[in-house]
Amino acid sequence: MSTTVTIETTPYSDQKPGTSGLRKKVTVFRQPRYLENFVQAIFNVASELKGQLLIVGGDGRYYNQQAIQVILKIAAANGVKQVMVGQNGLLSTPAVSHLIRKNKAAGGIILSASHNPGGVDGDFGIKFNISNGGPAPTSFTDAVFELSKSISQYQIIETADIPLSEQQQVFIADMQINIIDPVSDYAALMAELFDFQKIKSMFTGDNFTMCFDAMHAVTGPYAKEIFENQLSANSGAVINGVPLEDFAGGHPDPNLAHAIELASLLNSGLNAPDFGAASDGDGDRNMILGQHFFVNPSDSLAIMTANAHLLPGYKSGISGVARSLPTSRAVDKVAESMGIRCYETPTGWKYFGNLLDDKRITLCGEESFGSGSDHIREKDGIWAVLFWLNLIAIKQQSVEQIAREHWKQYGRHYYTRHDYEAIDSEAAENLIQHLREQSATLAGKEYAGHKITLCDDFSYRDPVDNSIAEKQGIRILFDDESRIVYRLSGTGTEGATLRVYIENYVTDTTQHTLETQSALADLVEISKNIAQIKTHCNREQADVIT
Ligand code: VG1
Ligand code: CO
Repeated sequence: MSTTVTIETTPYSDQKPGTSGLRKKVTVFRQPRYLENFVQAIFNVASELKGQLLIVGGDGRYYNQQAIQVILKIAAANGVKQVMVGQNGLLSTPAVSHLIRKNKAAGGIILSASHNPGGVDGDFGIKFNISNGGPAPTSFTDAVFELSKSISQYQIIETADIPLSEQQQVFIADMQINIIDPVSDYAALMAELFDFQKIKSMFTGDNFTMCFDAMHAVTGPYAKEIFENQLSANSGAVINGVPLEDFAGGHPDPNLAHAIELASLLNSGLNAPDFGAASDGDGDRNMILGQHFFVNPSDSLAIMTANAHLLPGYKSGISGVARSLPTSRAVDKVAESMGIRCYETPTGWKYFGNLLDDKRITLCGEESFGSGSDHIREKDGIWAVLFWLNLIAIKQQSVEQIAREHWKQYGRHYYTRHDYEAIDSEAAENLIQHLREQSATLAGKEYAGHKITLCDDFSYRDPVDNSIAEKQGIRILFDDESRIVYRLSGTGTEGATLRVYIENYVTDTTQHTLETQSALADLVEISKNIAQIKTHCNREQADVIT
């Protein structure tokens, strides 16, 4: 018989969730009672889980399955009625969001550190999503953190581990556990939003080829089912399609710095596929490529907004859009010409939830390779790929033609992000503090012909619940519509990461073919000068440029 036991515990002081849940090294998570404490704190705050359904799954990284066993036993001891778990513990972040909404679950727990490396010495993470399917708001994560600092006991049912490899129904005490196919419900939702028949005809009739890089992470099974089986894409369309615990030692981050195999394939001569895409560890990010062509994620959001009405799932038009602060203002130009609202939110998907629930927006996105819509409450990698495939099938144009036409109509926002990684935390705080102090006096100053019109530390009032988020990033606006934003990452596990976001707006079409870094070279220098990056961080160059 399995019985509930109460285990005495001592708290940890460092369980503060960041931009997207709690992320730490696996070695930190494997400390005694570390995971148990945090999970119990979630159940204490999310009292609505009692007697209700919970969705559980993760991106397949090392420690995923062990963590799920602990979560199931603590859930049963805390009175959860039913749990749905993906087979082998796998569920992409968007699939969890969809399952919560479809099954009216009270919440979901996602095990992932997204694009961070995995494996025994890699990163792990845990994130709670609420009943709308979206990441828990800051009020929730703050409450979990507070509790975690004083937690003295947790409840658990001591019982044998549940086999997760078969789709079946099992019980821990009275709690029913359904081990489900991770892919089918999600794939069905995609088929509702997009014209699968049209995309399929493109693959079977037009000689059109694609390559999707799952980066050894969770989207492999989703991509194979959707692109290869249902849409009849060319064989081998999905590469690195088997989820591995250490992502084969790589960084499952879909950008040109990390999806190198895919990028070189798209840049290879005549045999290059027409379309390339990649997703991250937990399947919520996307990168879109054409032959010899990279679609900046901020542009992708703008292009989606301008064209959504052409696609079946969005044919009645879109109510509004939102982008995070550092995302380029390309989508603002589209919203303006369409006469719809464009919201600017802090970084992180949780800030889009209220706007989507309140039907103020239909589409939203972030510069960090994330885009999504009101179909769920997370960003969605495969969804973005299908959006582009459907658009290409309708327009019968290449990725590059679609982007260039867009720039012609709305102007081009050259955009780059420079990340200075693993810098000293105190130095990073000082740099931001220094910028804050200068902000009042920067307006009016001129740097290499760019005159500053506004400098502030971004704060956001949620128009739905009036909650306020302050100190979300230093933004510097120039009179020629160029802009620099500085903020510190909230997802890293080593020191601090300074992110510098740089953009420049160009309407002259003869200037639309420049290489991005050279187009932005003067602003990059200005970004280093204003923040005195070398003085504070002792770095000449960014570590990762996307
Ligand atoms: C980063 C991105 C942010 C994104 C977050 C989670 O956060 O910049 O846009 O929402 O990761 O994405 P930060 O605080 O490190 O800049 V994911 O794919 O890790 O769930
Ligand atoms: Co992710």
